[in-house]
Amino acid sequence: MTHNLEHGMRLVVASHNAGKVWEIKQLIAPFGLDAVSAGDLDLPEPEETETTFAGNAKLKALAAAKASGLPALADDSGLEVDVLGGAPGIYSARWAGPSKDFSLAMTKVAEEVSARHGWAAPGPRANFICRLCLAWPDGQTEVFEGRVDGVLVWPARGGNGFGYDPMFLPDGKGQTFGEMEPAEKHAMSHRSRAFALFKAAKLEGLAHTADCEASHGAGAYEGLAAAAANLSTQAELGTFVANLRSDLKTNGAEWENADLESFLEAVQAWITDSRTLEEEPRWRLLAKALLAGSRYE
Ligand code: ITT
Repeated sequence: MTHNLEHGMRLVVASHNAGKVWEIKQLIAPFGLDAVSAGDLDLPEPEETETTFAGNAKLKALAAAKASGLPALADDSGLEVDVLGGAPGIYSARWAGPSKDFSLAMTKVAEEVSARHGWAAPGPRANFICRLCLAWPDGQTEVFEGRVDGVLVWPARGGNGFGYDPMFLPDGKGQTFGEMEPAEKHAMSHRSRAFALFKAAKLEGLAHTADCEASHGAGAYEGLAAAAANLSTQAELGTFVANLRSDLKTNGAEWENADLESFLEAVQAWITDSRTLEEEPRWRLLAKALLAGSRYE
């Protein structure tokens, strides 16, 4: 007998990628599950030693379930490019190096494609893939799969999303994942397709609550924090600043520093207090400083 999820249950989102955690929390929010991330619980990040997406998804979910005593949901995902023999594949995160700079990773993919194939229209075939694993502290696991096909474009386009989104154009669409509004990406992504199978198998009995309205307000800051923690490109910083401005308009009451003087004071304090983060992509550092300006005390 497989275990079942129940309303109000606490579920660990076993990922240390802020962009993924935010997307998964958004997907789970309407089902009355209390989602906490591995980072919220200070769980260590396990080394991904398996050779398949499913193997790594299980490894991450089991590590979090055993360490926390809670059911855990992990995602192992990546970009596969046909002319690169499926690379970067399970190494998608590692192509971005220790600083997780996806502007470097995308450039590396573009260079490899140039060397082996070139960029003639309609562009090289590629797909995103996701394996979602639900694991329980007793070792039980279930894996769900999602995939989305398309082509790569270069130069990359758009400042939404994360990772390789700006260079992926899904079949039948005129915008890359980086150009789409988040809701449009969520409606068709590899992650939401895997999530749909997870939902059919594990969340069917759980009422779809209206709490998602409320969670969207609270989610606005989390969404900004996820973007600031992940962004790598100049275009992503531009989108981030636009979203920060609209957060000031709609959630200004939550800002500690809503006037320019105190905002700049907080930016300055954050820069002074932060340890040196030279290895971070500079656009990300700037985003973090601006976000700190809004709420840093
Ligand atoms: P966790 O293992 O902690 O979850 P990670 O970023 O290391 O975080 P993976 O090992 O699964 O995750 O690496 C997947 C990488 O594939 C991820 O870092 C992205 O660069 C890329 N990727 C996955 N889903 C993506 C998406 O929806 N859009 C853009 N890039 C994506």
